[in-house]
Amino acid sequence: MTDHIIDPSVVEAENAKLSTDLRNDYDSLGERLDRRGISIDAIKNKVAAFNIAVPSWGVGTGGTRFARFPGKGEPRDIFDKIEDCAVISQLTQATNTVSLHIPWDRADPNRLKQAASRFGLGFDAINSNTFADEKGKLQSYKYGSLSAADAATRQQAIEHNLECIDIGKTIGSKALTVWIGDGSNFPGQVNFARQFEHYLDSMKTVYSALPDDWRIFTEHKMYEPAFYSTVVQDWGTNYLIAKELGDKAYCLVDLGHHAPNVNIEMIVSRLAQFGKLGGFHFNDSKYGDDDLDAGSIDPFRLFLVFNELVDVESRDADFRPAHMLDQSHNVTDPIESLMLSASDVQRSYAQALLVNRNELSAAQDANDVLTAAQHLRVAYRTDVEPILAMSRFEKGGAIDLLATYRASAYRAQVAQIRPEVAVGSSGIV
Ligand code: LRH
Ligand code: MN
Ligand code: MN
Repeated sequence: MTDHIIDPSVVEAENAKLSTDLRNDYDSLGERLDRRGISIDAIKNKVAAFNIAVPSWGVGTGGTRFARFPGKGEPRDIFDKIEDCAVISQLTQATNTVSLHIPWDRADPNRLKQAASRFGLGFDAINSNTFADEKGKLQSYKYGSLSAADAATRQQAIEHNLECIDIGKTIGSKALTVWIGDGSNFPGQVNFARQFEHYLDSMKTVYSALPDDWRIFTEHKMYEPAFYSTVVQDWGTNYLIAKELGDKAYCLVDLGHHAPNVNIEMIVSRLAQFGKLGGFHFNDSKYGDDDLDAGSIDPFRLFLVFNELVDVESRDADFRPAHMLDQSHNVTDPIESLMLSASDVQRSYAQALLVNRNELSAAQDANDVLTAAQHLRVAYRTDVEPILAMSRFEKGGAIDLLATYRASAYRAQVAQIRPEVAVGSSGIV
């Protein structure tokens, strides 16, 4: 039996206000899709099977480099975070996994597993952290971690990743995500080739400890915290890493880790075409690694990413990239942001499923540019909300995510037992 944090009667009462309208909206959209030769139920079933992992660090109030304003009822530890993730999962019915970050979430792995399974949650990729120093560790990562010039520092970073694999084995993760902040701040500070060689050597040791059924994801990021050069700075370097390491190594694409206007959907296509697309950190951005809510700035781009994913999926039934959110929330309730983001990612998936791939291909082959572009526009402009809402409703989730969450008064309730955490205690970059 799965425990529910939000009283199911609250969800039922909220849904009761909306279910007749939802049925009408769903049927009417179904009719219109029928005319396009699309079965709405088939789309809904795919949407219902879609899952996206919630990052444990996302349910806390992040803050910026300048300040952190604590929110009421913030999680005190990873066990509170798991409860917040359970709320998101219960209402969205789309996020039944959590992605942990070590050492932020360090706790007895058996307890972690128990805490999550109580709510029917599992664990997605586990994230290592060698971009910040950990209390009690001898070496500092000030000048790098897996790629550091100092061998003892590299060794400590390797051991941290091995520990993450061990924790992951107990809690049921099947992948390790490695993002490093290594790079340089001044021309001449490092030798690019030697630094990358160190990184590859370290990663080969980590790779050799991966269980057979695990994957390792490496995450590229153009800059920050290193501002002149970054070791894993783009998808090209990321691809080289995945190739060097072997079959269990894949690239992870965090949408915020590219220069503005970069054609991310094309990067997605390239990596998928050559079998090295492992997964995503979804978020949105206007300028850099802003970690804004997925779909909040450029929903069309999110759709175009899913257009590529569905294209691959339609040819390769085994294609299963990991979907994770990676956001930081400064001015919103993180639970609300994460619920809406999960639903926006799902929305892009549903819209991409509406693209008539055969007709699109035919238009492309005939160089009928506008017909091809129109296929994407028509799919993107379709309001698929009734599909998402019906999928949630049928699975016991909330038709209206925000209204139901607010009606539950969850935040006010936990605020009574979770004191406000002092400023500056965020573990978020
Ligand atoms: C780095 C990053 C990476 C980290 C997370 C906290 O910017 O995207 O995924 O693990 O943020
Ligand atoms: Mn990320
Ligand atoms: Mn990031």
